[in-house]
Amino acid sequence: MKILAFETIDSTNTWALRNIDNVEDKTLVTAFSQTCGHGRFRRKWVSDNPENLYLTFVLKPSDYAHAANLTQYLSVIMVRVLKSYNVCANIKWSNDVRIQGKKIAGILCESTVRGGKIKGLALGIGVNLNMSETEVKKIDIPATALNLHTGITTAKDEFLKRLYDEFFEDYDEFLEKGFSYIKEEYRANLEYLGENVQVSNGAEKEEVLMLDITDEGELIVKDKNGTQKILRTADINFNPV
Ligand code: BT5
Repeated sequence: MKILAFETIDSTNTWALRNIDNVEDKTLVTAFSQTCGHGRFRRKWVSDNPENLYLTFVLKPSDYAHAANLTQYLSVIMVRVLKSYNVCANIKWSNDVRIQGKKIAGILCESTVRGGKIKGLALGIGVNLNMSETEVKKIDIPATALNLHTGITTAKDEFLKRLYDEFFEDYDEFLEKGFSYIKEEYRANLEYLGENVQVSNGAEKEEVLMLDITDEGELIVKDKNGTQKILRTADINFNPV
């Protein structure tokens, strides 16, 4: 395992992207805290507790064909790792990992592109491993941490090792086959299938019925007029109605 471990940096993802030319494939970048930890649309990721995991996988596959689904792959891996702690987690499309409706991990993949070519990926994940009830309540959405479900302090190194091993166990096969390789497992853990949900895209909000997932990991929904639509990952945010 190749790890670059920092005390405090702006963001493990941003650091990885800045240094992409000098970091080898499959290197992990970690930090005890981040000053600019972020999620999609530059939303803030609460990153000030050194007991939690702030991690970026630097990935430089020979083929980027399935890179867009790596976040979903990692969400499935997280569910497996949590299962190894006897904790049952689910996925809120497209890649939030939740326990009993509360978010424990967020995943974000970013890339450095130069001259029209991808130089590498920063696949980042933040996992709440050890937090108090008071601390999780300060987060602006329902959130949780692993210790609150196991009843014991999570050993961070052990968690990281399980995550790393599980991630690379099926990584090559995933890169070759893409989302269809994990589709059934992803679907089996997906929240709200067959239910009405609210999707939002910027300021626009819409209530839809969540029908299924395509072979590419997109969401198939039916809107209020009965029209079937396919929603892609990037600009969709969900809230249960
Ligand atoms: C995500 O974005 O969930 C992806 C977060 C990725 C964070 C990792 S940490 C290592 C690497 N370095 C980075 O800078 N980023 C990655 P999104 O789907 O946009 O969700 C963001 C929302 O999650 C926020 O707006 C909050 O509502 C909520 N949130 C923030 N911090 C949280 C936390 N610690 N636990 C649970 N929810 C949180």
